[in-house]
Amino acid sequence: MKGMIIIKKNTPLVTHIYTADPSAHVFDGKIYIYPSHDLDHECEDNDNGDQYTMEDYHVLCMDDVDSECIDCGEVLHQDEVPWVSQQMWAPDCAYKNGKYYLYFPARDKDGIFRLGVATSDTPGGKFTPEPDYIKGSFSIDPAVLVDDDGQGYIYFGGLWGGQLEKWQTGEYVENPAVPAGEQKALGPRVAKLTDDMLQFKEEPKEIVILDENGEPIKAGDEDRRYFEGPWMHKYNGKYYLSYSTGTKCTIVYATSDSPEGPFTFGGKILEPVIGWTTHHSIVEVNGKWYLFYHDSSYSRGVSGMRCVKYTELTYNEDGTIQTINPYANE
Ligand code: FUB
Repeated sequence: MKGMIIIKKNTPLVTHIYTADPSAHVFDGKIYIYPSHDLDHECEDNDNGDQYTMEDYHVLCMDDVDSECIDCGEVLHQDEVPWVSQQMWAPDCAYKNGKYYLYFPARDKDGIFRLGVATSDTPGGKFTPEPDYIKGSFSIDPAVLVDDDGQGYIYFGGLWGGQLEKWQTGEYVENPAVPAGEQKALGPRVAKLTDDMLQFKEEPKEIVILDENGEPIKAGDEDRRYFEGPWMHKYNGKYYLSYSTGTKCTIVYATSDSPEGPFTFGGKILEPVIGWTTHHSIVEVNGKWYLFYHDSSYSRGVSGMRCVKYTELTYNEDGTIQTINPYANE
């Protein structure tokens, strides 16, 4: 199945389906994009995220950034995953051991978000799910880095509908106290993956994000505190953790010498887009860097009906990233 022809940055990559949360990678010399698949629906928006009613995944593929974007078709449906009840949200894909691993969050039969994994011999799927979720997993938005030494790291976590607040004690608590104001903000979680990439090798750890004075970012600092949608990439030997600030609708980043942090806040990557959520990935293609992101422009602002796009990302000489306004030239 084919999507529309793409030759312009900052336009929807496909328009035959609604797509969001694009995780882009170069595999086998092509760009593969692993998005969420938003359904055409009439759900009311709420802070629990019920308007994001996704059931399956499609994989998108481009030969290059200016090429036609192909929809490889449905690669996994919730009916194929025994533990899932609903809401297959933002996925990511990683390559190791000659296999492709699709990581995805979804609610289990008790309504609790967990992380699952499905495997394939090819980047365009289909993917075969493991029968159960990753043991000890929780919350949403998995992103995986396979480091240069072959160690896989999984980053995850999202506030509000993503349930991260409910796991502060390590156990699920339905109505927890939520950090606010001057209290330390909750951080995303990281865990090393087992060599077969199918389980956590260790208990997930909370990532600390520091401000310019070496102090942990506070919960009330909504311009900088972590909300959801982590992404990890390396540039010139440094680890860049980028994420959504949620309520401020921006994408920001922090850097570290270690994949597990602590990270120091670096700045803003993306100004707010049309729609409430903002979610992204960063990938190098033929020596240039690109930001894949989504907005709700194609549905004229409907939160749960989004479209994935890309734009070029520029580093300054000192390794800081220039802020992007995707509508600057409109
Ligand atoms: O797509 C559903 C949720 O919206 C994702 O998990 C979040 O990152 C936000 O984009």
